[in-house]
Amino acid sequence: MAKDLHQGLRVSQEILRPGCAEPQDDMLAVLRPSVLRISDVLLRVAKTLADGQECAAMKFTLFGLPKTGKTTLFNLLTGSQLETSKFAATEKSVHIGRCLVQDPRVRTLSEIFKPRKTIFAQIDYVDLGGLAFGDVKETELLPHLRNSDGLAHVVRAFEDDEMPVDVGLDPIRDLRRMDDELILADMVVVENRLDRLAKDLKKGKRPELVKEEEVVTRCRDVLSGGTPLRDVAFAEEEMRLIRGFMFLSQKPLLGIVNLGEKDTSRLGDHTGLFPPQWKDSTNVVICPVSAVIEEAISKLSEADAAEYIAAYGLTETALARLIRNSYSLLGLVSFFTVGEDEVRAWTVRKGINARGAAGAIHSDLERGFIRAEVVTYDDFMAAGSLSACRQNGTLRLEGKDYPVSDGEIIHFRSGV
Ligand SMILES: Nc1nc2c(ncn2[C@@H]2O[C@H](COP(=O)(O)OP(=O)(O)OP(=O)(O)O)[C@@H](O)[C@H]2O)c(=O)[nH]1
Ligand SMILES: [Mg+2]
Repeated sequence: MAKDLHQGLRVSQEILRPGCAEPQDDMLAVLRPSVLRISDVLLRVAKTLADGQECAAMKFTLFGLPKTGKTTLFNLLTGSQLETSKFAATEKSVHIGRCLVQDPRVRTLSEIFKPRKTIFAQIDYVDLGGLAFGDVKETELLPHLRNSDGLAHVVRAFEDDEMPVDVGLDPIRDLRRMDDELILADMVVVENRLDRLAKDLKKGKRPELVKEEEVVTRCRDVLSGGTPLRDVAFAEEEMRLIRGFMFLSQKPLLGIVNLGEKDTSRLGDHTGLFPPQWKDSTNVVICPVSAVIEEAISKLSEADAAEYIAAYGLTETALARLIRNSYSLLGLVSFFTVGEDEVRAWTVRKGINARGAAGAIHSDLERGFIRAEVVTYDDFMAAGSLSACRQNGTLRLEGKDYPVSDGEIIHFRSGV
């Protein structure tokens, strides 16, 4: 137990390191459930403290009912080769893997600069064993859901006679029901916290606790009306008070609908797969895929794959779209640095200023920030070279408050 606890503390120390708001590897997976609960509390504290910092790789967790194709997709996303099976799993597995965001712009820049190294942005995906309805609020996998930046709910829409579904295939029903599960799990947290706050407030009305009670009560009212917290706009001050709870229903949600091979006409159009209740939600994206078709595409040459997806009227694979959606749902954008040594995509939060973006590369660059030389990817491609951009005025000098946009090529000038 002491050894496990030590590991739990190590995980928390890891996230407290500057520049990293998540554990770097699968340390969580090696902890026992009892220690995970302790770590969960530590992680909450760490998350709150780490607020505002950029992190190395964001994490999306694939979860859902058993046998929906989670591990099949995980393998494709992360290049893993885990076993998939039609038989019920006996234990609740957890796998963590890294996915390179194969941004075509990075490839093109790499072809132009021919650098020694090309580095793509990354997202981590976690694959959880199947959960039944009713399980979410008490599963031992809960910490993995909570510690995730975004959730990817995989629902089954493919027929398979060897894996019959008693209640019939209905992706919209499943998306909604699992959302209710997330709401229920958050309700448990909120009720517990309100009980605790009531006791503490009896001892003294500390202003911080009074404010917390207000916002947590608001959360309870929203949740008890069946609305996920992702649909609520919280003020920054309120977010500071509740961020540490890592509410499941507040996380961006990717609804991955795993279609049957005969149903691929729906690959390019998700309208018929969108639960009507979610129409006003900005933090949800429905992503139709067919895991078996993606598996087939992954074995083709690039040219054959392009022909194959064009036959479905698409311009990119469903997998590429899924990764792109994960990235944008997390509110992330990429800027690029280019040169003979390295072409690299850097991940930052949308809206970050130039000085903060410099900090994503190195804290020295942030401290000594003088100016950023910025050109958009499209302007660079139109001009053909950085010197041409300098001449035609598309390469601009920007100050520390300049808001960085997706796809900008930036060179930072620093005095340190
Ligand atoms: N026909 C068809 N079969 C699929 C598809 N996706 C997955 N499968 C099959 O469904 C079975 C289960 O797939 P997994 O990827 O192991 O499913 P899972 O959701 O990880 O299962 P658990 O982890 O046990 O919950 C495997 O036999 C897959 O080959 C699909 O798109 N179409
Ligand atoms: Mg699995």
